[in-house]
Amino acid sequence: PSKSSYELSTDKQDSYMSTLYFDRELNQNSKKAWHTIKTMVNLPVISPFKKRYSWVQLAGHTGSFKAADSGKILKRFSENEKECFERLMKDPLRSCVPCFHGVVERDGETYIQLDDLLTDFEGPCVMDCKMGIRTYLEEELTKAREKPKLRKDMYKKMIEVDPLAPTAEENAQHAVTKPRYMQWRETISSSANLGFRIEGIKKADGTCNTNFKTTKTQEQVLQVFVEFIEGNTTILKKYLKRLQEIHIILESSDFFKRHEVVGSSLLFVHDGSGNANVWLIDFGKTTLLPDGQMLDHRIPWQEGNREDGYLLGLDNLIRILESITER
Ligand code: I3P
Repeated sequence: PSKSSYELSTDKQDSYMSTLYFDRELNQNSKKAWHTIKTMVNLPVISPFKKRYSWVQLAGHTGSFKAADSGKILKRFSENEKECFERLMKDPLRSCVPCFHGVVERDGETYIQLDDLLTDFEGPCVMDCKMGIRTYLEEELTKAREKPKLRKDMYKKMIEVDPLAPTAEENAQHAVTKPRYMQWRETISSSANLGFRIEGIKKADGTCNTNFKTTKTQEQVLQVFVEFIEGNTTILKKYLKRLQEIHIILESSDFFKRHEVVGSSLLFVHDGSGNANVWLIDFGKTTLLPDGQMLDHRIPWQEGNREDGYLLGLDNLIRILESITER
């Protein structure tokens, strides 16, 4: 079995939670690899792989991942994400993302093949932080304005958290538009004020927590990190060092300058041996800007400027982790 083997208790196997990590391959008795997964939060969507795989999901879209050869994962093909990875492999950011191994076909489906980031960890603890002050694309906003699509599922998710959040019109329709939902999600969590939010955590004991939708203040986020690292200062220092390194690399990256980075996460992984690392993942909504246009990644967003606030989020993340070391 791979070093990153991990077993989930049965009751977790069918749970649908928010991004993360997961799983083991049930139909092959030898390999139990961890992989990233994106899945629809809290929705009982039937995964096409459900018969063969049992996924634990911490966020994103169901059925996006599939087990691959040891040390690799397959992620459902997206032309945009593939192109991002092709550019990333030629950029200084290459060292901060899972290595891309091209496009493969399995059972009539197309996937991109990526390194499994959890391979070198023994019982990994994983945290997914979605970066940026904005979690939807400007083009989604334009589309919703031109042709509003009413989302009953998002209305339902909204009232589950705050029954008072919908407007009278939204209550009458039992639906909200996607940008409205996404903006609301940004303001109830720390995305709007800190430029990142915690999406989910999986601990070494197998417990998953995706209940961070209203984790908003600096103090609340700090508390989650303190619990996540369980007071291990070696791990904390490694995370900080790596975030500072990522910061420097982002500043030198042509890819970063030329892309609107929306819906991308920083993935924190550590284990009991003191091994710790952070990577950038999920580029499905990362978009190349037209003709030489560049972003600052710190300037406040105004519709049309496409700023994503990524560096605001990273600055805050680093500051919060530093403040833990000073405690
Ligand atoms: C989901 C989350 C996803 C988003 C998805 C939302 O909300 O914001 O990032 O997918 O939109 O439902 P939540 O975390 O509150 O469950 P994208 O980032 O791909 O847009 P979707 O339902 O349209 O897929």
